[in-house]
Amino acid sequence: MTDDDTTAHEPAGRLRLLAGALAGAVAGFAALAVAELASAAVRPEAGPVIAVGGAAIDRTPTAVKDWAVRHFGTDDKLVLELGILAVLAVFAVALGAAALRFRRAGAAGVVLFGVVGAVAATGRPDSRGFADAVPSLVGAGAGAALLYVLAGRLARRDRAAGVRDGSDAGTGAGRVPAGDWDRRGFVVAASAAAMASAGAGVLGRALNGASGRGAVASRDRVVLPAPGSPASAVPRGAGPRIAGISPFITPNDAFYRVDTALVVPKVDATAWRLRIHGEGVARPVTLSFADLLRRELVERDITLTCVSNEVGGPYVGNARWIGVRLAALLAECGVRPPSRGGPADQLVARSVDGMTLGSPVEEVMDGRDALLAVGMNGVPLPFEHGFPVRMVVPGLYGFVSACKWIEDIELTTFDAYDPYWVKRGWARRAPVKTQSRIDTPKPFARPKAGSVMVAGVAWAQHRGIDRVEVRVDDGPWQQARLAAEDSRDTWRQWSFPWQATRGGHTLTVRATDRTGRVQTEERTGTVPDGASGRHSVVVTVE
Ligand SMILES: Nc1nc2c(c(=O)[nH]1)N[C@H]1C(S)=C(S)[C@@H](COP(=O)(O)O)O[C@H]1N2
Ligand SMILES: [Mo]
Repeated sequence: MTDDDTTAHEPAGRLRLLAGALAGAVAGFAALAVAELASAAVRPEAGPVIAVGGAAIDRTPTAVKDWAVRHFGTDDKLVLELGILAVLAVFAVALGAAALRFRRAGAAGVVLFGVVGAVAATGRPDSRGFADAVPSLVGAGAGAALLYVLAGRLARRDRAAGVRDGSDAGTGAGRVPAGDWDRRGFVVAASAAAMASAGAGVLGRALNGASGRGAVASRDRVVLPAPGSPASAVPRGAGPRIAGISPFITPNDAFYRVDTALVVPKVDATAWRLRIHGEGVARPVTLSFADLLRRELVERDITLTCVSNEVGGPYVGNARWIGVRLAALLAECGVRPPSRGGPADQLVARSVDGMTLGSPVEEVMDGRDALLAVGMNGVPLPFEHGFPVRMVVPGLYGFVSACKWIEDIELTTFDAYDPYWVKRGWARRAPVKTQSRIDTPKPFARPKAGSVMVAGVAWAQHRGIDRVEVRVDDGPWQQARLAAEDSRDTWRQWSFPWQATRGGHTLTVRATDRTGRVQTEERTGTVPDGASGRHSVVVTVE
């Protein structure tokens, strides 16, 4: 400290500015760490970053969200969280620098961010009210107080104060020369705060992680009974062995995931309940997981598709689901489909995270295998895919049918209620469009001239695929070989042995469903009811 040179204003000023920025960063870190710890006392979803991220997802214009899903895929959530943290870091540093001159205003700025987090947390569809605001507010309070204290260490002592401080033995301030700031005091306070925050953050993380342990244990204990109605054996030849083609059954860890949950809901199956109620429900019920497992279980292969899947995109998968028949359950509750005089034409499924999805009652009850699924490819549903129970309805896009972490089914009308995605510009009704995809060769592949296997999948759930054709450049449509059909609710693999000649070529595929409709050439985007058009791949044959 003896080398402090009050005449070297330039470097000292810059150092002080840097220290201010650091104070802001430490205060921001402390705010988030304390909020994390506080969220462990409320629930992980109430943490400010998750809350603001969730609010951002709820409010992102459909076109932007669609773009994000396309470009970042399932990583869109990570990108969003990192983006929020980056924005917070910039503001924290700026507030720290501002606090050098305006100490109270700097601290107030931190509180303001807490208010933003609190508003976001209480405004989420699954909010539990004021409790969700607590982590943001407590964290911001801690961050603001810390910034105020650190900014105090950064205050320049004027000559008079320096003399006064000099008489104040025992605080350490006495060693600070007049006109300078308390460097040692700042470093000590900032490092102590950073370490304490790291401790709080790590503890909060650990507690939040542990909060799902009961759910994990309940999943580990689930023993799926043998289905009373097993899936028909996959016909031989449903899944030909062609390098590069999607496997007929998509493994769980490769199954696409699309949802708005920044924190995967961890639901304890033993505490889980499903309520069925609403218009025309003569006998409302509340069911437990054990109640469901006591019913006859059916096992079916069903291909699930996301409306956000672009032509040629990855958001489609085929799994062997186990579940109970939703239509039978509804019928027991006294529900009748509109065609038999029922007053409700929309079934609104609600999840534990506040998501709402609306399905047409008519389709759910028309005899197709609409399931309340409990198992996926032989195991209880993975948490990411909706444990303990989700809906699966063949033939409908996921956003109008496949509610994960379901806890409530309400019968209503399309006129009376718009669920989550419909409020954001997506269609009320959305049957899956007939589509096909080239899995191999990959775009811009450079296969050798001669025999090249072109192969992929085609789907038109609940109608079935009858024909797939491939076209090379502007040539004629040529029939591809179709794998044996499992059911009309599953995709079909197809292959086309191509005698490839040197040069650049465009391969295009089209499917025809069992209603005779040929997959349209007309290109549309994913909004509002699913992309249409034909997938093509450009390759260079060497
Ligand atoms: N609770 C909840 N369920 C949901 C969603 C969601 O965001 N939240 N997304 C839906 C959409 S858009 C699709 S395509 C499917 C995807 O299911 P998967 O993630 O298991 O593939 O889940 C549906 N169920
Ligand atoms: Mo979706």
